[in-house]
Amino acid sequence: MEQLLNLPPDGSAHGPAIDNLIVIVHWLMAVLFVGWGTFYIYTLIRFKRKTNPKANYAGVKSHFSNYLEVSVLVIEVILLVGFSIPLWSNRVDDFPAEKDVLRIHVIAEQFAWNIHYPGPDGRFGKRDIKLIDSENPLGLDRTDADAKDDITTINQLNLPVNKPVIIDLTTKDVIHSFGLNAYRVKHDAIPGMSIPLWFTPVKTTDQIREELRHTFSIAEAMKKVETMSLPLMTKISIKKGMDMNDHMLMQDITNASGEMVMSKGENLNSENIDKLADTGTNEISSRPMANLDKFISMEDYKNNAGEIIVAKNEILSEDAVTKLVEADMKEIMAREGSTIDPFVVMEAYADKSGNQIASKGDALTEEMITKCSEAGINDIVLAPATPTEIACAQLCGLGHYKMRGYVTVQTQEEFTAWFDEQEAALNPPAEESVASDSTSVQTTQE
Ligand SMILES: [Cu+2]
Repeated sequence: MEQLLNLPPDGSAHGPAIDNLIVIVHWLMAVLFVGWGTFYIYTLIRFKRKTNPKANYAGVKSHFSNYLEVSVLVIEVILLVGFSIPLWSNRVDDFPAEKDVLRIHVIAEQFAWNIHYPGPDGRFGKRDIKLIDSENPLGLDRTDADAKDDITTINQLNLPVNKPVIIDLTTKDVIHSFGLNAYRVKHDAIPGMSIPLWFTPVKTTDQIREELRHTFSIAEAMKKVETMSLPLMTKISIKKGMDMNDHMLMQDITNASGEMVMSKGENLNSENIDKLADTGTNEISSRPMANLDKFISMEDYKNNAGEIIVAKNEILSEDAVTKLVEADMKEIMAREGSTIDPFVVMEAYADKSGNQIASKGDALTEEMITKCSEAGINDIVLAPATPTEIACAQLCGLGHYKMRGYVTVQTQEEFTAWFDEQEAALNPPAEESVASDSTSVQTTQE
């Protein structure tokens, strides 16, 4: 069942218990679905009108269905009392001791995650709503003694592995939902409330990425190479009330006094056509929209002057198509792109003469795929670039999809190094500031 559900990899201590519960609930639902479905079909056949022209007023006499109902109820109570409630209570009640944890604040906003670490002193600095601006989205008061060493990041959550973390979650505007799928954490952020949640990451981001290694077939990607015909540019007459929503303008249009009315590339919907007609334009150059932006050019295409207008491996945006159409091209070689999801390569690849194509950890690009194909490499090993991330699990407004942050779970040493680096950027080491300023604030602060 677990494979069937295709759950994301799990890197937290409490994750297996949650996955276990999800699996058991699905088993119960599967049994109920098959059971009730079968019973329904049975009744349709058993009590069909042909064999039972007259209703039976006595009805069912056996108690079988009662027993069945009661046993379903008993199973549900066992699931609730035996599994869900203990798991829930462990999550919201049994918080780890303060001395063993990393405590941080997460403040959501439309559309970002602000992370606030207390710094080496372990105390969070004051935040003031009046100090909030684009530079200081938390309104952290840096003049407060506790705030001087506080680290803040946007959309970047770094955590050490194997250490419990308590996150005090809140939001500046609407309700958001803090979701770390790879760590089986999901919690709503409510304006005006600070809600603690905790978990222990037991796998680093790198370990989870290793688990997600998979083979990508270069040959398969290259099978998608095909000749595609390009749209034709035509002169058309327009008049008010026309709608050519699937066409775009292929020239700039100016009015009598030379001001731009509409520029090349704009859509010819009825509103825009009316606008053109109003300025006295009645003939324009246009072309149908190409909608090829998920395709990649497979050659360099040049204009008559020999300049490359669309390069190999370039995305066929409408702009690129316009350039090709203007150079009188009728068709081009293209293939469907493969890098819409961000991936990294998990091994190094080189061509036959030893030239590096990619090294481990590089982001997968279309160029890399083409080069691998040319070098005769059929398969490469990939993994998701961001296997662990924070996503907002609440429709919190247009732009909600942008609310994705990176989660980097690291070894304790890596985390300390990161932390020290952030700290050094915030408060440069004393020696350096002494050199530039003899009455250093840094040293008096000890
Ligand atoms: Cu949100």
